[in-house]
Amino acid sequence: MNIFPESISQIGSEMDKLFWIITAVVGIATVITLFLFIYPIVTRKRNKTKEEMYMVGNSHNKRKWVYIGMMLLFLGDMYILLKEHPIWESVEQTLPEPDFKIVIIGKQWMWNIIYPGPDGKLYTDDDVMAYNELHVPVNKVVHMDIKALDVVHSVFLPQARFKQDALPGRTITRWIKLNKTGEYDISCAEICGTGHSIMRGTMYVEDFNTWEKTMADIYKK
Ligand SMILES: [Cu+2]
Repeated sequence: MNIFPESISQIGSEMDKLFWIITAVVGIATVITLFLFIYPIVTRKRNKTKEEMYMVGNSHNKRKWVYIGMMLLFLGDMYILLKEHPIWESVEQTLPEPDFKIVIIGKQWMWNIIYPGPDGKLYTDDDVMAYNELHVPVNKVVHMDIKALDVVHSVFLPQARFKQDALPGRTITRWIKLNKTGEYDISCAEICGTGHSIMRGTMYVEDFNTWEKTMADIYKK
């Protein structure tokens, strides 16, 4: 079953698999717990003649079920941890050499994208700024310095399976490498005020030549 938006990142299918693993572990735990609650209530009616039973778990035999339940939940959590760690490592804890760097600044209620000017370096006088329009080359490592001017925002690129909070006073560097050209969504995934829902932009993933032309156009403006 595919309920996800299109994936344009190498790690996308791994992440989607992880979503199902977590859903399955949590789902099974939920079903078992609900069953243990509801089953005695439903069957109680049939045994009305029996006296109520009050269990405090004061014998080892009764307590063991608590430990078994705890152990099963713990194993489920360990399984999730085992599966998510390599993904976490590659998206959060490694930073491959960049082919291109930009700055994304969240602000009520728009995204300011800063591109390095013709000198190719960020944070210099010739930097240029665009609003809600992110152009990145396909199959290249792009570093993003993520910041916020006023309140907490969150850069959400659903097709890239990317989400990162933008915090005032901090610069968080993350990276993406996208494998398909096209137009994709940028939205804010953190309630940031009355205009939160209009805080949207477009990410253009372009082949290298098109992207170079776009950059030249942006610099001319
Ligand atoms: Cu926002």
